[in-house]
Amino acid sequence: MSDSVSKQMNVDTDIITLSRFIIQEQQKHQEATGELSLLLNALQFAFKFIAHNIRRAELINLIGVSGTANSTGDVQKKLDVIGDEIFINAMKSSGQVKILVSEEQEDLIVFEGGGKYAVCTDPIDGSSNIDAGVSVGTIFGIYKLQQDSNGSIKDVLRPGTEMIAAGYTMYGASAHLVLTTGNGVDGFTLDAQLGEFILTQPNLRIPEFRSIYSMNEGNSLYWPEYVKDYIKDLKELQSNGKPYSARYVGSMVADIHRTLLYGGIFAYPADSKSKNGKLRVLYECFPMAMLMEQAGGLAVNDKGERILEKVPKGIHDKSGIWLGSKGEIEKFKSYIK
Ligand code: AHM
Ligand code: MG
Repeated sequence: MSDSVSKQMNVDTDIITLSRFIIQEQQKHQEATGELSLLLNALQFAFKFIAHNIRRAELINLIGVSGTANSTGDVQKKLDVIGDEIFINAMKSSGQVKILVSEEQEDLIVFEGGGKYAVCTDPIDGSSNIDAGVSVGTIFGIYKLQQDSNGSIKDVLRPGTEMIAAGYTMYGASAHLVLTTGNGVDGFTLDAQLGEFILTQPNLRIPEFRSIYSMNEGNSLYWPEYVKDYIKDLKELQSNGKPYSARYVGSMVADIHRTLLYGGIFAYPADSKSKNGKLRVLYECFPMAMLMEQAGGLAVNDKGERILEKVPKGIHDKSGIWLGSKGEIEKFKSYIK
């Protein structure tokens, strides 16, 4: 199609797919072996496959509710189990992954054969929201095995600063993949008919300020005093003559996606008694923190320490976390005693 015809028909004939993006990124690094590209390709297949199952599940559930189907007594496999299986199979068959940590698996998985990478994932985060059709997502972080390692827990019990890539795919009206390989953040949207992720948000940057906070305020009873003080102040009139707005989906991927695009602050503090947060360090806090920093934002724990510098002691460790716009995190930090 000549240029003018494609313009007249409003068809972009030169779109950047994720596969093309991955090859272009690889070509920028002469020393690249192509192994990370193969891993990213296996990941994008897992995301497409999970997206497909989530779309189907919604329909199956709806038909089930109407009473016209699903009456055979067959128990549908829960979507988090399906997501986990899809993810494990995709990583195993890629030949690039040695270690896999999944929220759904108590122990880490060590694959036979080669593979230079360790992948940490929550295959379907926010799954309690699925039946209501609310967005859920897959979160992932990638480490390269340490030098001379044959693959062990030590390859993942490392600071988040050593991750080489991280991201999430949010499954909603369509699937959105947000990815960093340590060189900024790029957003892709799945064209389900084409079966390709298309680069739709190159070089995403989070706004420096935005008067939006995103927390489960139902937990405020358990918050330390300085957190209560901070939130109380957000509800006062600000310099723009309005208090902050509250936005909370209850799916980390959806709340982080909005925070990345619009700015603001997302937090899940640890409760003051147990000192335990809810969100997991390796496959929830670290990947989201890397994305935030790469987009120009910040990510800290309840003490205001840079979360990516923390070293988890166990693969399912939890932490309190605050992430979002640089100016909003700085403001929160000024309340820490
Ligand atoms: P999950 O991994 O069991 O799905 O839990 C993580 C989810 C996050 O997506 C979300 O930010 C948080 O739990 C919501 O928790 P709460 O319902 O306590 O507000
Ligand atoms: Mg989770």
